[in-house]
Amino acid sequence: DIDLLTFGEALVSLRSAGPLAAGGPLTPHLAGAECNVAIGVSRLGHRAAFVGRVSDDELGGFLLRQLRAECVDVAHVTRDPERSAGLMFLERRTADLTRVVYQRAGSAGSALRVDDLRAALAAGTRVLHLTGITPALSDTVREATEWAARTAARAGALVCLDVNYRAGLWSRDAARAVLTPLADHVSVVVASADELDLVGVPGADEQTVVASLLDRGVSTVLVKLGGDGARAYTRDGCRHAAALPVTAVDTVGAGDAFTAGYLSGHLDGLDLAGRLRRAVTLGAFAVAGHGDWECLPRRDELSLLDSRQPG
Ligand code: KDG
Repeated sequence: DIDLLTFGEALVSLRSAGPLAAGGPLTPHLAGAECNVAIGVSRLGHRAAFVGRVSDDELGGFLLRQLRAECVDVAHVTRDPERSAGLMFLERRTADLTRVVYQRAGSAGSALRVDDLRAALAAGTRVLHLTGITPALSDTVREATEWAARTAARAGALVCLDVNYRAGLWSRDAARAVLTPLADHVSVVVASADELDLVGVPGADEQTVVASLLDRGVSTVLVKLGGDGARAYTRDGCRHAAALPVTAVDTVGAGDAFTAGYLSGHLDGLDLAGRLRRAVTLGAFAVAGHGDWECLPRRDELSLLDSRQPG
């Protein structure tokens, strides 16, 4: 029995400590927003599963090994003998600025289709997590995303969409045209403030987008504010949670950690304040250490930041 099912593209991220153009060593890491969320939830003791297509070579083997090592169920991952692994090069340009170069067009992950998801969805899940990255990858993945959201919602799962806009993959208009209708099958929308109008009308302000999402059946809208914490909107109103004060060294993956924390709180039956506290706690762990997911806490480590009162 799976608590959280997520699907999308697992990437090989090659990290460099300085500018890529200057050369130097690259270190391979597993990346991908959906994998980050699966790992965050799994580390807290929930049963998380990832579905996707990975290349049938050493790099695909690397990705699966990393996920298995984090106790993420990969039983329904398809190995694709014809396509290669999606790559992401991540350079640290300054102490607090990283830049990303993708080589993922035509990758194994971008060939995901409805049939690859059927068995995992049929097995059932309490939560289906999806991101706005996945439907940007290809027509077949977009169809698979729409099908999965619809199917899981009908089966009674909590469906969570994290907008995660990636300008390198599609335009804001293209994203809005896909993500706005997708929200009809979603219970929880997660977005940063500048992503909100991708699930609404172009240029619409926060209150307008939130009101229309709540009208359309979304139960919770979470607006991520980085170092300023987050706002959560429900039909009962708006609640703000401050971020925990930590020294930020790497913000990549912080949004995924936030979402993982929120969904873990949901799986534990916490109230909204408790879910938000779990979300900002995981966000704080993510920014306080290097790597997308490496520094996320196990359950017995959650209390390490308890003495940090929200700033
Ligand atoms: O979310 C943090 C990174 O892992 C993520 O951005 C990589 O999935 C990724 C993407 O497509 O950009």
